[in-house]
Amino acid sequence: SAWMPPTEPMAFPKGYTWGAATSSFQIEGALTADGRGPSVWDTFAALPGKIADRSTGDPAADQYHRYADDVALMSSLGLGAYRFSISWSRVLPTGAGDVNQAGLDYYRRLVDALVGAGIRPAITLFHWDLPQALQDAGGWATRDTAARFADYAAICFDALGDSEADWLTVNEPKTHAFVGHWYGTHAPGLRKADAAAAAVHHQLLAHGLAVQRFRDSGAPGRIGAALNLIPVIATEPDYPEAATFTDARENRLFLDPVLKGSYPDDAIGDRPGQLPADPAAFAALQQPGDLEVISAPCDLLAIQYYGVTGVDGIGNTVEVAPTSLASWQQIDPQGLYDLLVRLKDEYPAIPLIITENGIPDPTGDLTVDDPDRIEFLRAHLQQAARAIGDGVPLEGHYVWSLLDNFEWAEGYTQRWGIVAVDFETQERTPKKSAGFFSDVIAANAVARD
Ligand code: GBH
Repeated sequence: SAWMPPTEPMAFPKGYTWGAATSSFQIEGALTADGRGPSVWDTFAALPGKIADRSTGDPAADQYHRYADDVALMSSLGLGAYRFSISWSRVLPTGAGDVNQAGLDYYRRLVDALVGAGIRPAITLFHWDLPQALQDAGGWATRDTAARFADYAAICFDALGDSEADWLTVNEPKTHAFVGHWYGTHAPGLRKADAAAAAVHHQLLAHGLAVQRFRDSGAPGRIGAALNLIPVIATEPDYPEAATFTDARENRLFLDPVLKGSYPDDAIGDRPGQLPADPAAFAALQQPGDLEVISAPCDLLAIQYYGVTGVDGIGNTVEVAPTSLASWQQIDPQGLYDLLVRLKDEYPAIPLIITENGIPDPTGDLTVDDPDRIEFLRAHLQQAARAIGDGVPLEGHYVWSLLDNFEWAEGYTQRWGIVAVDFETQERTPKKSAGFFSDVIAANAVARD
């Protein structure tokens, strides 16, 4: 039976981090400004039939030109933290070689504005917008990309690492590997499970190498990976294997190497629910010492939580919870509690933060009246507070997203912001959920209703 929130407001620990998240390609626009090079998403969005409304990342929410106003908006909402990502191809237009100082300077201005406003930066180094030149050289299917990432990360730590920040190495390596390299509906649009498996290993290697470079840099602050995790519910309890394999593929394939230094042996293969790549080829990618690198001690684990999935006896997805305009999303606040407790129980003690959590508005129309999002956030915050009460070391919660933005293959047809963006005028208007979130922040507590 469903857990019921207490009648009294549920308080969060002192110093709890309250934030909102975005990513570079989804909000910046200005795709050719100041020497930025193209990324795989520039290329992919230009192909016919890939983006629902035939849109591109230009101008998106134009944050490249409007960051100062956006920081003021964050202040007015009371946000304590802002998670954004760096566009690798602004800093290194071809992914390697000479630094494009004008591109790097943009992030310096943004960090300075945030720090000046008392807002802690949470900086993602890779949120899927790989420089196109690196894709042309083989992308994440090749090992060299991990080394290029480490060099890029070190440049960012040197240039921007002087103030306290949280650094996220790779955003949802699973989504980039699977949706980009196996399903082919995200950039770079490949449809090869073996490429997806290689992209898993090389992104995780990139994560570990970046953690090492972060320690070498002596930068203050913390570092970790941002993993999207999803409770898998077996809908045919007599035939649970497919759900177990799906859990391996969706969750343990990423958690185990980062936190335990080993890959699970049941995530890849030709059984229902597995990533259908060649296990021997995957093993052959791994060089001695790789798993030590990948499991380099982190300061935090960043979790992105959108809901659960049901899996039947032969590996089909089953709807077990209400969906949203995003048909893949099955909303289950209690699943967040279950996930947090599982992480506490099954993985070594590591501080946790939720770096994404949200829903799209029910239609793609511009609106500021978003009761569904308020109920979604309220219910998830209650489950987070409940988990903290049960000993989970959860330290913060970021809403996805600060702004309506370019929702990848869905273009501008899904609005995920707590702040509405009119894409004609770029006018920002906080939705009612922004007011709700502000009130939670001010109280450092979530009420029952
Ligand atoms: C996050 O991913 C992203 O980090 C963020 O950029 C994005 O805007 C936000 O969520 C909202 O989508 O190919 O149909 O099987 C969320 C997790 C995991 C959702 C992969 C889509 C694949 C859907 N994503 N999933 S499908």
